[in-house]
Amino acid sequence: MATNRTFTMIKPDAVSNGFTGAILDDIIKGGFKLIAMKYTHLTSETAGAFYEVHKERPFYADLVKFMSSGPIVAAILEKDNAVEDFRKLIGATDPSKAEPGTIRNKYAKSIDANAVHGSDSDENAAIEGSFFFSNLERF
Ligand code: RTP
Ligand code: MG
Repeated sequence: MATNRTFTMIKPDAVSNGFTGAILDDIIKGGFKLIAMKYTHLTSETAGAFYEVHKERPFYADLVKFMSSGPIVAAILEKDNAVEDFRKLIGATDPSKAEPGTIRNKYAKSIDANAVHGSDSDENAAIEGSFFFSNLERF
């Protein structure tokens, strides 16, 4: 995946609270182009594999349980400086520390149920995009 791309998920809390449309609107108004998108439901196995990098962290089990608790929307996004700009658009991991106007500030309730995921590096954006989308779905 090109380095001007990032990967996001709209997490189960935001999907079940009806914020999918508003969040996609914020993403598009933020200057990101949708390259690929799907509505899906992770199992504990697929969520566990996606978050393998956090396996040793104390929050891993809760994170996997939460991310497999309901449907999500996964997407690849394109913009100059995509990874960094998208993390600015979503705000801090803990929504109580997220800047006003950011997606987590507006739509998230807690550090666990924090509405959206954003890749933390170009390398992880490519890995995460490939986890959800085949070559035929990314162009
Ligand atoms: P994300 O991967 O979801 O975009 O979030 P992030 O980079 O801001 O945070 P990260 O460190 O990658 O953690 C992944 C997700 O795990 C949950 N978490 N809980 N209780 C805690 O201290 C804690 N720390 C992280 C969050 O839901 C975070 O989004
Ligand atoms: Mg992260």
